[in-house]
Amino acid sequence: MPQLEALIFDLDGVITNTAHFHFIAWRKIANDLGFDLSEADNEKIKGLSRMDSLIRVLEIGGMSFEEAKLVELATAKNEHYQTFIREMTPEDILPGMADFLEQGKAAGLKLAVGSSSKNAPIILEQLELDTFFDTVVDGNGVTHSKPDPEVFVKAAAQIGVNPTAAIVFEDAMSGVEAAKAGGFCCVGVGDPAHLHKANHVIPNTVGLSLDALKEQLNFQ
Ligand code: B16
Ligand code: MG
Repeated sequence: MPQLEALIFDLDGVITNTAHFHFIAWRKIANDLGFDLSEADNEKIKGLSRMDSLIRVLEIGGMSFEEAKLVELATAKNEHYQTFIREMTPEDILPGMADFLEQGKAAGLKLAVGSSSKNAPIILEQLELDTFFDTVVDGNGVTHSKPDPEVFVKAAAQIGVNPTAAIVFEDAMSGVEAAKAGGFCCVGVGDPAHLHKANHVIPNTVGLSLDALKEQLNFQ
């Protein structure tokens, strides 16, 4: 049985529900261009980088634009999205997550964030978690975004832990694929229909127990 040494958390949709703000902001871009986005469409773009998300959104609307217009649309989406995240407080940490983070810390585990978001530093500051983690790797520090494993591999390297000794928590299909491609054990947070590639899926973060998870996933 391997020894558990680290927990690596996706940010949007796992520590806090910014996933919903992303959806509202992308939907506004789509609506302004004359089409709509459904929750099902949103599942396919969750976890992707800003530009990869925009390209998927435009595909849904059957549209494509040149680079300058893409940058303009991505900037407009981000400005709208930032109006929501600037209002966030520690109350926006998902239920059960603050307690679970403390369980991890009390057990002496390394704790890291692996997020595609370039807004991760602002969000962590709003949640008053900016100094909590041993390392944060976000969209500002990677070349390849999820489903590429780079973000998680880099986080594990920065805390000096082998992927086989860590659990990654993810709410997005692309993020589960990234974790698995990096050789991590992955807990999906959300609907098993989207997250079936994870080692284990939990519906939400309520009542998360480190001891129960270790037993479920065969960690010491
Ligand atoms: P930004 P995560 C991801 O964060 C979101 O899930 C994804 O929907 C978003 O497009 C991406 O960050 C980029 O975000 O526009 O803020 O750079 O889930 O990997 O923490
Ligand atoms: Mg996420």
